[in-house]
Amino acid sequence: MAIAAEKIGVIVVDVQGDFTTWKKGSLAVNGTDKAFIEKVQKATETLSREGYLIFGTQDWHPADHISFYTNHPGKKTFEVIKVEGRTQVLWPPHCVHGTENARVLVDNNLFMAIVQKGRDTRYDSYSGFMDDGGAKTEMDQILKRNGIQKLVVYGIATDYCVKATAIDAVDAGYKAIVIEELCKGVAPESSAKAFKEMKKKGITILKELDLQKTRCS
Ligand code: VGL
Ligand code: ZN
Repeated sequence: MAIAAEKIGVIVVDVQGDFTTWKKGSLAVNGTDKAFIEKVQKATETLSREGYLIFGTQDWHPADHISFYTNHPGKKTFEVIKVEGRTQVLWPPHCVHGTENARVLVDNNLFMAIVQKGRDTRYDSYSGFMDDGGAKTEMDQILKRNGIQKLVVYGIATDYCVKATAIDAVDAGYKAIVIEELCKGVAPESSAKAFKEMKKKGITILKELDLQKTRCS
């Protein structure tokens, strides 16, 4: 009798216009040109064709969201403040729900589900699993419903939402693999640090998408 293969899912993190140079996003991350997004699209199609279930996250903020510097008079973009003891980076307004650049750029038909995050004005949410206030998204429930045990994670940004999502995946009991060439980070130093942190957490980092290694890691 054949041993049932481990069920593998994919989480495509925040591949949205506002994070890309391609769409002249408000929080455009270096290297997110049209060619990069097309590479992410192709890889996601390949994984889908191979039978992996594709999930996504979508940053989806109200206009008065706590993470926007514009909602903190006198503060500048990328300033770091303390909110009720939590560290909050102040970002340019981005991914405001229902705006063109909040859309997911990877073909939406490939996804089993796209989980929105950061909907609560009061809390930021880098992780696709829960926000800074500890409120869970539907992600874990949806993955469990689909019998997923292992996750391939990639997208934007390496040092924020990819890192937080991959680490929370491990904390929720999933195995995780991050594909380096399908990720782009806000800054080189914090991205290098993010890969180190993820490795330390037991996450497998693959330079590029390799179906053989993805199956066996
Ligand atoms: C992200 C900053 C603010 C991300 C989201 O997707 O990494 N970064 N909101
Ligand atoms: Zn955000």
